[in-house]
Amino acid sequence: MLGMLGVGAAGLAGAPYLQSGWEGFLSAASQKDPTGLTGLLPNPGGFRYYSVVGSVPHKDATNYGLRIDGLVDRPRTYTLADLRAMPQTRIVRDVVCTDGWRVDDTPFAGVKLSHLLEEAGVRSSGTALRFTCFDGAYTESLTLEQARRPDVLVALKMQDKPVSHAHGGPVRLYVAPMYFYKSAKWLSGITVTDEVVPGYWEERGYPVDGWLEGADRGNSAA
Ligand SMILES: Nc1nc2c(c(=O)[nH]1)N[C@H]1C(S)=C(S)[C@@H](COP(=O)(O)O)O[C@H]1N2
Ligand SMILES: [Mo]
Repeated sequence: MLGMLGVGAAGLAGAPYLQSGWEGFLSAASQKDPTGLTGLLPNPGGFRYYSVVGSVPHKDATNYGLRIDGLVDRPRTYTLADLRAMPQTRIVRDVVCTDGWRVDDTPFAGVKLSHLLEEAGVRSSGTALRFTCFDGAYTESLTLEQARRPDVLVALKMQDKPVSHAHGGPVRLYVAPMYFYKSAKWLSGITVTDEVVPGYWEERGYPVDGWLEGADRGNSAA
């Protein structure tokens, strides 16, 4: 049953709800499981796998690169080995998707995005970040202030294992205080920009600021 509810495009059925506000979107989204089964499971417990494209190239230590550029003094491309050699931070929070599922106490680990930004030397004209992915389609955004929080990671591990291909490996973004759509999978580029450029789902109706509510947001002192 879990398999039926899991892998595949099922979770993508239906575009976000441009006509309604965020709350309307949330309630509509939580009702869009056509099987009706997720609500019956005592602990749906698992992740659903999302991709806005049908197939994504596999990348590993031999061919992965993370490019940081835009309004920075020192643009650079990091290999997987480069990222693994940097100080790693582990965070355990609840993952929450706008579709109404959540996975409690999920560890992520990787390099603080703030650390990469320091290395790059963000210019004073930079105010936001644009994230791109090697699926060739998905994009995301954060303001510089959001990106500098200590609970925002360029994640190499999820559930204490290397991030799998299905979950956006070898490297995905992890934005702990926000809905999981902000955590771009298959991360390949970070560009410092002078304004927020709305991401893939944000162009289709999601809020640009994906803050979680209350305790789920945690505090910035991760
Ligand atoms: N590249 C890419 N990143 C993405 C998505 C996507 O479709 N493509 N979906 C987002 C959404 S809506 C969610 S809920 C999570 C799902 O992550 P998972 O597939 O590891 O469960 O990834 C986010 N990041
Ligand atoms: Mo999501």
